[in-house]
Amino acid sequence: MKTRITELLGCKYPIIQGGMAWVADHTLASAVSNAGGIGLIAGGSAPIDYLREQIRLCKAKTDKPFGVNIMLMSPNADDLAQLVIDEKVDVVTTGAGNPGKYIPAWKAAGIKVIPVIPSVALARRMEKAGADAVVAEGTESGGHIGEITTMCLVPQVVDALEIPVIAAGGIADGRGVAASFMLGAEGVQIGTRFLASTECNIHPTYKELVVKAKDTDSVVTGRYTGHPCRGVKTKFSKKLADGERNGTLTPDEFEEITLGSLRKAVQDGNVDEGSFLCGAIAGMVNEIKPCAEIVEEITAQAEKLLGVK
Ligand code: TUI
Repeated sequence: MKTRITELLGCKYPIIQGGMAWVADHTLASAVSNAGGIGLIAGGSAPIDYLREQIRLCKAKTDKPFGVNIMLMSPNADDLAQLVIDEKVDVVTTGAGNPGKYIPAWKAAGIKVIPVIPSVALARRMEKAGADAVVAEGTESGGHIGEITTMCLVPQVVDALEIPVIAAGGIADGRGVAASFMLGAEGVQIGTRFLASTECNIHPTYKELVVKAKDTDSVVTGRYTGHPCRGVKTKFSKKLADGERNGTLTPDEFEEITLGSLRKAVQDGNVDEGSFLCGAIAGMVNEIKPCAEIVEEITAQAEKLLGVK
């Protein structure tokens, strides 16, 4: 399981935790890093002072490398981009936009830069801009997604780039890791599996929805707003899907009722107004476990399948 990703990031296993907005705090990030992967703190969903504190708390809980994910649609993305430099964060991943303008300063500060991309065109641009690796994120992922499936996207990005590629979307066990490696990936990003971890500080109702979800229980809403998002099917997400399909919700009305809905899911477990974002693999996530067990199980299964141990 030694790849250019473990070498680049200085971690035991090529597993990166998804930078889940509102979800990924220092408790989750330090647990994943201590387990031998790369934990991420989600930036973009909170004020700068809170994130500075989260980074410092994470440093106190692990001497292993960890990162920050910057959601580029966030209004404080510029401040966050500076914060990761000031706090000497090891790794930055980005989502929901093009981080090109920040890359020179991050590289100059010695930060490893890994943009999340949903297409080959953007992957090429990121390589030219100096990215160290990319996360090729398939439409099976939770949250804000692109159109292309992991199976189709990953090998095409691998063929197009020289830098290493990390696969994301639909990976929750060792089979997914082994399959990603067969597609040419040198690492994986895993989000949904870590939602159902002991160290994940989301509302118990959120974990329960993920654990109880079956194969057909994720839904994509918001394509017509330009920001499609995948999450657990609930009464609320069905109302959004119906509103979008029937034209009973305008895109503006859709945006209005989903504003703040992720916070309502994560903090309040509010099933009437919350967006419980998760990937299409939630049906395979059936048990809450500590991150260390999750990482050990996934890597042991992958190593066996790949014949590397
Ligand atoms: O970013 C994600 N997943 C997310 S972000 C999020 S929070 C959110 N809040 C409100 C609205 C939307 C999201 C929840 N989940 N994944 C990485 C990702 N990046 N998926 C797709 C993209 C992406 C899309 C367009 C990356 C680059 C891009 O570039 C467009 C351009 O500017 O060229």
